[in-house]
Amino acid sequence: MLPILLKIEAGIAYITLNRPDKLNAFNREMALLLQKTLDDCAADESIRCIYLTGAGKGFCAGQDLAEVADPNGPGMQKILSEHYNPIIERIRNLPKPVVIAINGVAAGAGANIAFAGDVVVSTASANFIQAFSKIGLIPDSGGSFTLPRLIGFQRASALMMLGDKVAASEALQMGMLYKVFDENNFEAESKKIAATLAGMPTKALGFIKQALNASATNTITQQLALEDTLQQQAAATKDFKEGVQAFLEKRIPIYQGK
Ligand code: LHQ
Repeated sequence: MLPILLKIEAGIAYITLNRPDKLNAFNREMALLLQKTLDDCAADESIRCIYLTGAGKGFCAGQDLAEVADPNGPGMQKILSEHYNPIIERIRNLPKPVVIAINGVAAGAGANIAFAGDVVVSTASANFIQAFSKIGLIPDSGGSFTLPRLIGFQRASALMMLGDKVAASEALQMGMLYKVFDENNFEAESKKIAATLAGMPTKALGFIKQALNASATNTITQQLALEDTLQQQAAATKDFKEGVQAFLEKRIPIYQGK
């Protein structure tokens, strides 16, 4: 059984974390295959949106702790540099939207990978745990960067230290998520978001990501200059031409992601 499943349909790459009996906890094989799958999605021009979810009842329980304890395992010095950091870099630098559809518990690196997404939604029964401190670790997979920016310093600090379990409704209120859907609508509604994004001007969405990534550290002056550069690039796309043309002709635009 492959630990990562990929299905491509109508411009969307559906990626599923697939170790359901371990709540999709990451081992090396799964981390490396996710990296390769994200690379394939980046290279394939027909893919205009990535949709990442988990198989079974959990989204992802973070690092497989049995692998950490295994003397033949990859070892602590490789886990961040070869597993999680490259995953986060890929999600943030992929010039296409990544929808994260959190179908159940998201703990440790599993939660922080989720927060790296561009549109992050969950089912109402999901919950979120910064599980690291409970086993004597610090938040990784970008969590110490992302979480305070999403929910504010104080809440991030408390959650990272206490490792409290946060229900989806509370996570939504805090700003960890974009939307929460009830169990019955979750799959359809989250896939609808992916379908919308896959029909949008892909290059502009990639530039939006680039601008948001840089905004975390830029000054306003640097950010204005970057907006100028990226806007020139967006204005040079076929999709921009189509967007303006469709508006003037009072019709729905047909974007090609070019
Ligand atoms: C698991 C796991 C798991 C293995 C559930 N591993 N089997 C970076 C640097 C280097 C090293 C370490 O890690 C990191 C990054 C990190 O992610 S650190 C944080 C690692 N994750 C955790 O500490 C979370 C551990 N899991 C849990 O606390 C619970 O499983 C949660 C709260 C996520 C879910 O609880 P339940 O819904 O009660 O499920 P469960 O505990 O019964 O789990 C179901 C099965 O999944 C079970 O296996 P079994 O064979 O007994 O049915 C668990 O052992 C297995 N599982 N998480 N991380």
